[in-house]
Amino acid sequence: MKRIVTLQDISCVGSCSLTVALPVISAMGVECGILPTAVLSTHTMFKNFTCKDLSDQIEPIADAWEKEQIDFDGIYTGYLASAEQCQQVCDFFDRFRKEGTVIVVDPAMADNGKLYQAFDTAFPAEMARVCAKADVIIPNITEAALLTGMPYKTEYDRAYVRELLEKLLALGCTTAAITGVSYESDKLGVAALNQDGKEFEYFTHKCAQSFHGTGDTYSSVVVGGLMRGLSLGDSLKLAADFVVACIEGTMASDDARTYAVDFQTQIPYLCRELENYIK
Ligand code: PXL
Repeated sequence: MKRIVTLQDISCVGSCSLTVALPVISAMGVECGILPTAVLSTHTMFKNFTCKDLSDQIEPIADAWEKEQIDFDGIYTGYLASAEQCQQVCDFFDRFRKEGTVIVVDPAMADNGKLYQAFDTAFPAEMARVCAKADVIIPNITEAALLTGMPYKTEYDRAYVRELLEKLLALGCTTAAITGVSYESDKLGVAALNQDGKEFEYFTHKCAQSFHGTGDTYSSVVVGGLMRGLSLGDSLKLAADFVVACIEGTMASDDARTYAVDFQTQIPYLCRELENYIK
């Protein structure tokens, strides 16, 4: 069994970050180690939330792992609590990257044209340094624009997305995959480009609603897929189909207190689909 470690926060309520990554990656048959970067009462879309930064734990935990010769086939980062943590994560990559380690960075910091409330305008430049070290980065359009200094657009064509992808690759990562890309009003998907110029696109129908936590769900499935030996294209496709299933399941549920996408009910679908790819 492959083992990864994911560095992101624990939001105690409201499925996102570690409460998504752990169950999703585990369900995909991959051991999911965690390095919590902060503990929050909820994600930051709530009006009231607490946040305990765990930056001072990252180095001692890494030291202990190194002494125990614990290693990882993959390293996956999501929401980071501060600019300082971006540097700590870069150092962690340098320590734990070995031959064949896959580094996936989801620069979870913004959506719908806006940075999440915990971050200031200097943060994207720090996150860009984390992205530079990755094999695969998975920003949404807002994050791609912030990372590259490009304008954020809601109406755009393939040339805009291609420029975003090229500028993301110029940061230094091997592959960039932008989520939430839409060229037709009823379709939404992912567009990717790697340093060899290989392009990939995949679109599904556009769901009528959006929910919090879909980005974390998406990236977790990509990590799980890569670890189970799927190509990047198949991993991006599986993740898109799973997120659509999760959104549709959430829309169909009558629970009025939906803090985030209900990925839990769709885990059996994910496992079935994964097996179809592996067969
Ligand atoms: O889903 C991304 C995310 C992760 N963690 C925290 C967040 C968010 C998005 O708002 O606030 C704490």
